[in-house]
Amino acid sequence: MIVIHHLNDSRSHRILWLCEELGVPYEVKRYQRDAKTRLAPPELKAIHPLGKSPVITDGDRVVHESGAIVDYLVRRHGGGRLQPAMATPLYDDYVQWLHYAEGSAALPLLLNLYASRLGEAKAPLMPRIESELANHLGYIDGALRGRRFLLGDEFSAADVQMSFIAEFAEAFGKRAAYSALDAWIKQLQDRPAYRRAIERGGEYIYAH
Ligand SMILES: N[C@@H](CCC(=O)N[C@@H](CS)C(=O)NCC(=O)O)C(=O)O
Repeated sequence: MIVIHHLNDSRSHRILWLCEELGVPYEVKRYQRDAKTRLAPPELKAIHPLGKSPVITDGDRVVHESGAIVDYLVRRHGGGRLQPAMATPLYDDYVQWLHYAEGSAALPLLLNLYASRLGEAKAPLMPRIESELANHLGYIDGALRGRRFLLGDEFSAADVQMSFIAEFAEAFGKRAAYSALDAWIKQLQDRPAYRRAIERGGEYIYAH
């Protein structure tokens, strides 16, 4: 049985959602962020030394890092669903999106979050953060223009992995300027599996 170690209001929502899309049975073990620091509780370190979520266990196997978890679940439990056939160029695009979400797109959003805690000291950082936000959000928006999903007409696990970027952007009011990105995430959030993941995992502040 797959166990998803799920931190409230976090990237692990998308792992619950992926399991719902795949129809893969899973258990949810819930962890609550500290109300003041918003950090994960120390119990998560008993699962993996980084103490981050998402992290899953599948028998003796522990898998951390959401892109790797998405790939693991799709490969091991997906039966060929939600990813393009490996020999196709579309598969290369798929892998690129899986890596890009956390490898590049998340960085300016995280920098923006941390800079927001610096008060006036953030001023010298903001032009670069703002321009990188526009760079990445603009890139994703452009890639979505004229298509329903990141890979075209077919929904894939790349949409699940990339969804957090659009949701995190909205937390700073940055999404409205990117209409294709905004339309894409809204239809993803309407998917029954997305909603079922919230029922299993609990309220999710980014679900709008
Ligand atoms: N790149 C990692 C990020 C993991 C991560 O930082 N998760 C956050 C939740 S969104 C977390 O666990 N934060 C709590 C903490 O750092 O204490 C992934 O995609 O899995």
